[in-house]
Amino acid sequence: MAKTIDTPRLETRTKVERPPLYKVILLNDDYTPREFVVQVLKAVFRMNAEHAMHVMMTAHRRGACVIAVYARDVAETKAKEATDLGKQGGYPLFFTTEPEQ
Ligand code: TYC
Repeated sequence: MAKTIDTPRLETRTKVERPPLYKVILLNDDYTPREFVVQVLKAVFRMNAEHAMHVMMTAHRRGACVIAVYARDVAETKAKEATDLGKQGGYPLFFTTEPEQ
């Protein structure tokens, strides 16, 4: 019988960690027109008119509404972009982020 030499094998397990997700939250205010909020949600968060209206009305009634979750840099960039659009329009529209859980 032919001699076989066993090669020791090292098992390598790569740990794949998912990046923590961040919520983007829309805050209500008394000044930004509803239609303007809807336009910003459609432009920045790619929502259709119906979804944008629903999210806007939820923030309007409850004070805030979670819009979506993204990796941290995406969430922060989108929140800033949307807040800046409000600022450019002269409105106090505000989007913030917080870690999920
Ligand atoms: N409350 C505003 C108004 O009555 C509309 C609005 C809704 C503003 C949601 C911000 O996140 C918001 N004109």
